Amino acid sequence: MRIVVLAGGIGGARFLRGLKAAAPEADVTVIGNTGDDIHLFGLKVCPDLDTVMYTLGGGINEEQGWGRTDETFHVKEELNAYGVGPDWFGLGDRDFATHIVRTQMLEAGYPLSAVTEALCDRWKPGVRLIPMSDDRVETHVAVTVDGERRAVHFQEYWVRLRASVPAEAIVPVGAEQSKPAPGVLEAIAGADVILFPPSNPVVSVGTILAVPGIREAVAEAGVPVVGLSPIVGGAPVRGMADKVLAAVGVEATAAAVAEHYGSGLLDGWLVDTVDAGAVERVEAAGIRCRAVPLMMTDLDATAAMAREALALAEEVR
Ligand code: GDP
Ligand code: FO1
Ligand code: CA
Repeated sequence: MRIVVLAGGIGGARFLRGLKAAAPEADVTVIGNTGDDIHLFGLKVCPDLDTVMYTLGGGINEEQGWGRTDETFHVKEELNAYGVGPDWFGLGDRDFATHIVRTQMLEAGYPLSAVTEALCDRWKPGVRLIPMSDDRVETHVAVTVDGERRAVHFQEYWVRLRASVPAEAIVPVGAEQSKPAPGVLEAIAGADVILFPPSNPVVSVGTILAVPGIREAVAEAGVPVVGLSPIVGGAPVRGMADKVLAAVGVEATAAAVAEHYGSGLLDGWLVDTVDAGAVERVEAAGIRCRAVPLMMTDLDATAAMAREALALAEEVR
């Protein structure tokens, strides 16, 4: 079975671990969000691609969910001692090596998709990981700070400001001019099932769908498209997805997120058992819905979620 997953960082990566356990024989292609990418110290950093690669490859810091295990921060401390910032973004020494290799290859002329494949040669994530695009797309967030409206990079909004000010607009800068990376549209067209993991619907899955051609390819693939809610009990399980949902006028509930994707895209939607009351509303929107446990507390629980998603896909096929 060929499964395509549109993934962000932590939510996407943890779900993929469960999916691999649930369907070890499946051929899984992951289309990764690159809207969170940022250039720091002359280096290209791809947080969501790296989170998937390290999580599936066994190099992730498990507690944090991002960055490397056994990490140290000497380079960052030395940079900051020179007064070279930003000091609010925690790039570790081991992680730096990934960004150096990536930047070196990009400067030698390789596209990001080829660089990602090369990095995965080391990590062997057991899935095919493709960035959504080889073109530069950067999510920016419009905020008002000290009475002044300005746009900040998504990482500055998320990590430095901790989403403490309202997001007035979310703009995937460059998306309109971007093209899907080689293999993305082919993977979608050749899929037996397409899954939206419990990733951020706005700045992870939403950004991937903003690359011209991807939303259309998913809608027209003619195979079941099933998503899992990242919102449980009216709040994100972790992170601040409610802040970016508010920016696009969507309430932070499992049902509202399903409606936001819509029946033009989604055939099936899983909500957590605490949100069983939302099933009727989602089905009224033309999306088959089931309430099952959706907390990725351990591998078994996550694999069970993946099995439920695949079962729902068979039900709507
Ligand atoms: P990010 O790029 O690191 O923010 O990761 P993603 O976009 O892939 O996923 C973020 C989303 O994962 C957040 O909105 C969380 O609510 C959701 N999430 C994290 N852990 C869980 C979980 O155990 N269950 C569910 N249902 N969602 C989760
Ligand atoms: N998230 C943080 O909250 N603080 C950090 O200092 C931080 C550093 C970082 C470095 C590399 C990387 O791949 C990810 C990193 N993240 C950090 C996570 C990440 O930037 C965000 O959680 C996601 O992009 C949000 O979607
Ligand atoms: Ca992300």
